[in-house]
Amino acid sequence: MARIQDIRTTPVLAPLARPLRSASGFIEKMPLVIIDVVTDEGAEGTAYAQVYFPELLPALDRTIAGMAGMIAGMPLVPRDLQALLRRRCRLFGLKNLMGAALGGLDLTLWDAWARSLGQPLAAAIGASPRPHRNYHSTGMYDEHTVAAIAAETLDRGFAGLKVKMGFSDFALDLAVVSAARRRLGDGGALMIDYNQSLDPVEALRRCRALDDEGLEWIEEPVAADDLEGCARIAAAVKTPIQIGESFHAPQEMLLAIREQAMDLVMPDAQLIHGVTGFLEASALADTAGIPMSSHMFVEASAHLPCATPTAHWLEYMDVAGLLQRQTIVV
Ligand code: SMN
Ligand code: MG
Repeated sequence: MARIQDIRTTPVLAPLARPLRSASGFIEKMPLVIIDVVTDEGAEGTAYAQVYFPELLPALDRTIAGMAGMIAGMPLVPRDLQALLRRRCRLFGLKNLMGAALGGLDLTLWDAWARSLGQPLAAAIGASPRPHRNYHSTGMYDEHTVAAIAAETLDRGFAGLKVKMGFSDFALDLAVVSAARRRLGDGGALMIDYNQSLDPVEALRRCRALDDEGLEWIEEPVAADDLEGCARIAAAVKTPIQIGESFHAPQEMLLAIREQAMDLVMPDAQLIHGVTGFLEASALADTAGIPMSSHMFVEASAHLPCATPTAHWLEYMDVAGLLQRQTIVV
């Protein structure tokens, strides 16, 4: 059995095709920690972890490096390594940076595992690689920019478009939805994402006002930990309510299911604790009969829905695509 020989971390600020604005602010470049693992038999794996704030990139990098030290020299068995790290870190918890570190490491270990088998990740987890309906995920822009992005979305063959919302003036939200819908026509689904920006009263008001727009879903209308508030909105409107990117571990998804907080789920491959956590979340969604989509991490998320019985949409937001690993020619 191959053993982990080295795990290297490289913090980077990944260029984006356009600055990503959400109700919480702008992300000019995406702070990522590239994680590379090498085994004593030469197997290699690469993935990344992300944090939205460049100021916290050094902390994420050091957290991953520290956690990597806990599994140095261990056999490359991703499920065993996840179990070890969950036990080892229980005292401190596995949320936020700790959860991102665990998720990023798990994604990297499964990548090395699949490569050591000479298989795509989907096959290495026992599923059959197949295409998935995907949507173009973008940010919070004015109606003219969104109309242009909608045209680009159709030109690039996406089946849907997600735009971020949460302007202080709701009329601007409505203008963006109308502009996107006009440009998409019947050519694509339209999702909107409030990124937890509304208080429960305003969220209910806006979701009711948007309820006849034929939206595929309304995402994170209220704070991610306000499950009760989200459940009230989901019960009050016919438009599906979507949450999940902020689940820190499968256990939080189970709590949300019990609270009937949402109609749809979309766990984040990192914060749900990597491939291992995503497969646990897939089982929860299947048991609860909830359609499950991905959140970012397009590289792994292109494979994981193959093992998700209730697979719904694949989010396409390629934050690492403009990174170039130049081989230095000497
Ligand atoms: C999102 C938030 C922050 C950065 C990128 C994307 C968003 C999503 O919540 O669902 O894509
Ligand atoms: Mg979102």
